[in-house]
Amino acid sequence: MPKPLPPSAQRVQDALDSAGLGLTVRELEQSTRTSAEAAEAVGCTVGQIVKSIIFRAKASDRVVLVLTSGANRVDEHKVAALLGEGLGKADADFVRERTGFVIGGVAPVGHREAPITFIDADLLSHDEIWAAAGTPNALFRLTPGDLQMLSQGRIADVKRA
Ligand code: 5CA
Repeated sequence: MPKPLPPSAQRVQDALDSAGLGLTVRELEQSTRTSAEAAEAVGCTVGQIVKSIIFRAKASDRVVLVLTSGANRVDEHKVAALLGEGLGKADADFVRERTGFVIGGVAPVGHREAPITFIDADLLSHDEIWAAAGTPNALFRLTPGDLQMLSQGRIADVKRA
């Protein structure tokens, strides 16, 4: 019998199962808290790691999720312009309370509430990518097409030049 997943990773697996794409959460022995650690753990490039970065829409208090390549930094001004609203800081408490995930384990799916989601166009250049799966040592492999389907995100240029 495989070991049961922690609840937040199981929530991600349940969301993946509902989507019916045949994707599987993998819990690893080592930390996958950062993009570099995640890439090292699964043997891919940092650019193939999907970072799930949370912001708070200032006026509406909505949760904004930016799915960006591990090789990039998010340009908050570009995201704010796409959103048509200023962005506030999402601290660790905001992330945990609104997404149900701790920083370092925020997944693209299985959130407590549906966030407004943007996808870094650079992620589409890879055949295979890896995203966090609810804990700082759980990941799952997917395609950029899967990411679009799962997150319903808008593809955009969101990276810092
Ligand atoms: N598991 C890895 C690879 S998928 C991971 O989750 N990486 S990540 O980049 O998506 O998550 C870490 C991100 O959390 C950092 O890039 C940073 O934007 C954010 N973060 C780190 N510390 C804080 C903090 N104190 N408050 C708000 N956000 C933070």
